[in-house]
Amino acid sequence: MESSHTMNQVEDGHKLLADGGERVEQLLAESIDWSRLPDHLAEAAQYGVLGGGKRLRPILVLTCCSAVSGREVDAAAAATALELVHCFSLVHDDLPALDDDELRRGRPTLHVHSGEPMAILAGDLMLAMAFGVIATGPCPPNVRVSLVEELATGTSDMVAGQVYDTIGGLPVDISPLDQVRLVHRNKTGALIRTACRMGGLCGGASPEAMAALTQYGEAMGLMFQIVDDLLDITQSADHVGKATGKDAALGKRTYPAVLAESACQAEVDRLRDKATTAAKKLGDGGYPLQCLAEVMAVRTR
Ligand code: GRG
Repeated sequence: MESSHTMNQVEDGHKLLADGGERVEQLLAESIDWSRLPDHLAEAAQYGVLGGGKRLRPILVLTCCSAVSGREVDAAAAATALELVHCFSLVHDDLPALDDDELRRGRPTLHVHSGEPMAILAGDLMLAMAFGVIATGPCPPNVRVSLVEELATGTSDMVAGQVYDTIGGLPVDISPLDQVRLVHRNKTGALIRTACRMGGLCGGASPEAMAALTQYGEAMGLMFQIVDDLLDITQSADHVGKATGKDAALGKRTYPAVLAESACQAEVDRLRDKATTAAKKLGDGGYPLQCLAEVMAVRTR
């Protein structure tokens, strides 16, 4: 049974997600210059970026910045950029050439809405805009360079993970479980780790704090994808707002494909504890990060 302490953290985590989600929605709508784009491109890009999603990654950027006593205003551009990259990855991931999905965030995917050529190009645009947003953001030039480097690394690692997941090329001399870990650490974990490190950079984190944020981001990233794997086999598409039950049908490398469900859950618990231990190293400022780890461990969508 969950302790009341943990239940409070889950409740506080839900509130952080709700408030942070609204804030991020506002940032995405107001801080991106959509006006320079042709109308149909702006419409497609806004469809792919606005109006949906948990906004976990930008919330992590903002929360990690404040965990090291930074100001939200210094992390806003980095949070926007990170979500733009995430949205680009979802749009391209859904394309017929990759996952071929028709439902995302509870509505038709962008290629269903705007056609495949526009979805490809709108995704490309989001990626380019992300780096533009950082370049023109409020951080000092040296921090902006570090943010660009961090985001480029996270994005390249994510693409490598997607290649492992869809095309193959995984090392054959490691166990099936280590193969799954390698896919997940890259495909999903890299951008979540990057979110935490970008928040730390914006907030001027000390090397010790940056190490704690990195440990937190790595544990959260892997945990997030294991929970996602479990939701794929336990939840309906209506509930999660995207296709479910496809992983097993496609023979994908997932946690439930190599471990019993109870062992997957034990791994989620272990990673949540690891994230919590890392967040505690940040003192009181790490409390919101503990709450986010608790809520992400028990999410159902
Ligand atoms: C084509 C150059 C090129 C790159 C594309 C497609 C791709 C690279 C990477 C895909 C990465 C990917 C989609 C990983 C899955 C991660 C995942 C579980 C996404 C869903 O995240 P949520 O649940 O989504 O946070 P919301 O909708 O809440 O934002």
